[in-house]
Amino acid sequence: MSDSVFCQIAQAPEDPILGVTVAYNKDPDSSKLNLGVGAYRTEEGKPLVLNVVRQAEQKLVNDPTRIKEYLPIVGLADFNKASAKLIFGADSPAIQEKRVATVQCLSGSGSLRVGGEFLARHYHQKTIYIPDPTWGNHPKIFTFAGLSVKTYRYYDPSTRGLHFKGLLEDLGNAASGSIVLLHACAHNPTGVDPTIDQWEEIRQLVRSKQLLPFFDSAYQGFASGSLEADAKPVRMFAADGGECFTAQSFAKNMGLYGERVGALSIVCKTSDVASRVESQLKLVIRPMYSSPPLHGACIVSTILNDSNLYNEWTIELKGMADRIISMRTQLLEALQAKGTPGDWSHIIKQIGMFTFTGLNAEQVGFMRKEYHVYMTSDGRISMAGLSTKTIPHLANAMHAAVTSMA
Ligand code: PLA
Repeated sequence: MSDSVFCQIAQAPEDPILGVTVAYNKDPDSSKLNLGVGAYRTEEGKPLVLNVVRQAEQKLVNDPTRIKEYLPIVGLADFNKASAKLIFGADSPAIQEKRVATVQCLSGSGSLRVGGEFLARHYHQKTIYIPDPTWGNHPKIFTFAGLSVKTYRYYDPSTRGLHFKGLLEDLGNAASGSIVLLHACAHNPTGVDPTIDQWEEIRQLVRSKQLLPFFDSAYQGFASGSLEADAKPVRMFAADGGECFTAQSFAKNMGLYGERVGALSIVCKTSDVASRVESQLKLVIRPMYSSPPLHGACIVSTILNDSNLYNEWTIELKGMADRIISMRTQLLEALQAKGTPGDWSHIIKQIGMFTFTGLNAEQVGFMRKEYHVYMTSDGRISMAGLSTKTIPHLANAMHAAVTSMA
């Protein structure tokens, strides 16, 4: 047999986030803890399928009129309408004036990718500014979509807070028209969000410089427990009449990770432009994956369009957010009780799924080797993967990492 035509191919590295799970799965130790990927776990450490999702699925299987035909290129119409309402608000003028083009995409990632490629094809500015740091997939998604990626200052390690001055300076110096990626809430990986007053300043700068805002909304409801509060920054931008892109994910807030359900919404200045934008989005989507998957969109649409299920969902969502918040308090108390050196108050100040601990790559490596605690090398831990039972183990590991290799 001759050599494979691929014999020269190099072994690719694992993904910095999803690769953590690969390593965790190979570890035979029974005390191991996976705090890498942001996936919600119950107090028992189990993945959670929401009750409302089970009910919606039951409704769907019991309905014999449901068929499995292809969806249109833009996805399920009822899902698109309800998704736009969820992020922009039921009374949004942009929706009432039919100025929003919404297309169902493959979760948050797919929505970012479709939006990025649309911009690369049709927008005069090809540069997108992303925060430093940001979700590790952002630079790759936008580069492969055909945009050129630059960063703006976001996080200040010395205060473990927002680098607001740096943010304003960097966006102030961006070329007019540049695209700006903004995390709608629960910034990943830092857990640091601007205040509402700071958002207003950012909005004024973005509009005065004619920058184009592109929101990544992957955690609506997870930051504060309230869908409305977490959508506030996006609504401030949509309300001023200017253009705005939003990529929405239902992975976390409905626990539909593997169903890959999300939406891209583009707020335009007129309904005529919105309908032409939608026609061009179809030309981006059709050669990429033709049309989106059916099942997840039906689940979301069933929940969002039924007031009982919707109300039940908000309660379950609040339950998840509250459990994460209580993990923050418990972890802080555990470290304080051990007398772990350093100020750990950022654990309760940060919001969303993650704590950006400030642990360095060496300490992260130590915790993995000695304590079988898995997290990303930037020191991010998924609070949603913790439970009252596992907090002592994490606190022991952090204490040992900090005291033995400060
Ligand atoms: N945007 C942000 C800011 C995210 O954190 C994630 C997921 C996505 C988009 C994409 O999610 P979706 O495509 O599944 O809707 N971030 C996770 C998972 C939770 C991942 O890396 O894929 C994370 O652990 O950071």
